[in-house]
Amino acid sequence: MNQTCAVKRYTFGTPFPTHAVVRSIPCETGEVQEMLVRDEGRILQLLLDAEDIVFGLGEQVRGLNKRGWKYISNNTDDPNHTEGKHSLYGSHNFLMIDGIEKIGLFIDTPGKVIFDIGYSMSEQLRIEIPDRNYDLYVITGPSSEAVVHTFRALIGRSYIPPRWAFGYGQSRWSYETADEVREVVREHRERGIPLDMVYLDIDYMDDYKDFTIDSEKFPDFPSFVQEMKEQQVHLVPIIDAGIKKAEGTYSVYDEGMEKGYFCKDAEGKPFEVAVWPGRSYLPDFFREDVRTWFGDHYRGLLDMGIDGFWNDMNEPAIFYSDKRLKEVFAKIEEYKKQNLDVNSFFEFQASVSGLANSPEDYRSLRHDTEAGRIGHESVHNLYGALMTKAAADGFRRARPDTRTLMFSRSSYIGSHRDAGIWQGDNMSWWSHLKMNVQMTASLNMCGFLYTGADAGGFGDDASPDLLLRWLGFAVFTPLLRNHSVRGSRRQEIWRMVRTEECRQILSLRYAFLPYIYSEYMKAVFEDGLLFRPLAFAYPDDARARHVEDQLLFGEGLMLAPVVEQNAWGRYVYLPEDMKLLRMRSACDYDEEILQKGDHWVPAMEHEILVFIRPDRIVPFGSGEARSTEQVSTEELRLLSYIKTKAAYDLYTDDGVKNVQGPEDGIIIHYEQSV
Ligand code: MIG
Repeated sequence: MNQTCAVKRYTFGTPFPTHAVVRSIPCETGEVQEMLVRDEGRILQLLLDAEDIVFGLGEQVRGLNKRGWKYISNNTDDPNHTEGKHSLYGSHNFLMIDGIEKIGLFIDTPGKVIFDIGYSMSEQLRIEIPDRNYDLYVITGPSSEAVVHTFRALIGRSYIPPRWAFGYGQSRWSYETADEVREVVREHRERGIPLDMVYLDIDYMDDYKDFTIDSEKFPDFPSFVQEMKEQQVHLVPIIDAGIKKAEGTYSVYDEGMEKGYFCKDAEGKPFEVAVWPGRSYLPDFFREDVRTWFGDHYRGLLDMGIDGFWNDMNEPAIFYSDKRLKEVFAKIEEYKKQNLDVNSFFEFQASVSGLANSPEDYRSLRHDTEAGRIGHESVHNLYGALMTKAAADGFRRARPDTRTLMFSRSSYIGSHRDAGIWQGDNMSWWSHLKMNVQMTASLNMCGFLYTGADAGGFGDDASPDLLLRWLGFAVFTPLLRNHSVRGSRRQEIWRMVRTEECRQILSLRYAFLPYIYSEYMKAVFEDGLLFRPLAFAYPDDARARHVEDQLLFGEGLMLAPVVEQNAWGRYVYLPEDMKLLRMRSACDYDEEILQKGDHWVPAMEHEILVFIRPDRIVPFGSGEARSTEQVSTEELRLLSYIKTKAAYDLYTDDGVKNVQGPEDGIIIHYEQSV
């Protein structure tokens, strides 16, 4: 880890301060040496060897190795994460070129960046930064691990959630009443299914107004929060970016309007957009006073006993603006008179569906910054990050010593210090399970350690086997949440037909929890990775380098999730001898030592494959806990594969107080030898 890397910074134009980087790196005065610079810096080029792997980009479509596609950093609320897409909800402009040389690149700009990674020309990496205002960081070093570590140190320490946030969370759009939530909790508790969180989606609010509660559906909310806590369940409400227009009846709106806190349009008037509540306004998070104002509003819910939130719709998502709507209505009048044929029909369809997230609306949005009023486009990818910052700073003021759970949909590098992210509106598709596996490792490189996808898939209908397999991977992701869209098949474990098998898989999460938490915290303290591609640990093994669907998990484990429908197992490549655990529950598993090389490993739908690396120890609980509070670090069993000897330092702490480093917790030392 202590191998040294060189970091250089080159500046083009006048970059907007993103605060992604927390160390000050002197700016190079000469030409960029590592890349070909064209068009005054609008284009950066680099030749790739056939063998080079390009890792990184955080939340993006496609594989671990990003070669062969074009990715665009342009935060987008698009619930169809198909292979043909170029942008998702976050922008994480970090690439790690893993070849004979190891080069990390970070393009620090909140505007659009286009990464053509061997898409136009197989052997060329071409990065286009249309507005040409950015900092380029180039990190070179002896290994991918070292380069990523150096990058992570540059962008600062990752967010630490409370320990209970490593439990299982059940969500749905939406649990509409307190009684519905009670039912969810009761069903879990009665059947012995572990549970730590229930999420409240938009319907807990009064008329979709942020920071309000519908007191008919959730009477006496503070005592309800308490009642749930007594059952060891934390309620986690959603907060949206848009503030509903409701004159005279909603103080957040009135105050925001009176003080001029909302984003402006091209004429300088508050920009009216429509989101969930209908007509709404977007807080101008680029202003510090607005961030403080918004962040302080979380306090109301904190005072009611809430200690976790998720921030949504902060790309920002815009359903429509008045202007666009009028245009479309006018067009509809024209279309009405026509015989809609193959051309005009599709035009008509596109004009209606093009209402949402229209580039023209983004072009007319304005923000007030320290540098004066600026257009939204050049800073688009920072909006969600600044909403997250507003919330996180609010928590720091309201409860400086205590951790608050917080994750966001939209993000930029830098938000990893303030919160986690979830991977957005995925679908109940096998391909999205695979994407979850790959994206999680890519996000780790960019600092996002507290992350996970909606297990079972958000959109479309989940099948019981898909949910089982998905949980089989998600039990390792720090954020473990089952969430689904309204109208889709109910996805709660107890409503699905394979409840007992799901319950057993979930019990494994709680058995591994001491290790998961320890590895998470170490990754935070050491700017390290929780999930790593095999290439990082076995750089000289050509087979291992190109494995796309197995990941190292912490110090001791390798995971090989099954991501295919009806598979009875899968091929696994072992870069060295390992011990296979085929696990059905915390007390029911088989062990087998497998030699380095390729293996077909059977894995039924209710089994997960966990591999222990040689001379590693993994402390392991009984799996009987039904909430994280019941997980103890006393009397842990040791899963291990000892060839000579091994040691493990388990980190633990009280799980809610803020900590700065391992010295603020407790280390339990384990050792084994033959
Ligand atoms: O556009 O609040 O990604 O998790 O259930 C829909 C309703 C708005 C999008 C989030 C999803 C959430 C949904 N929200």
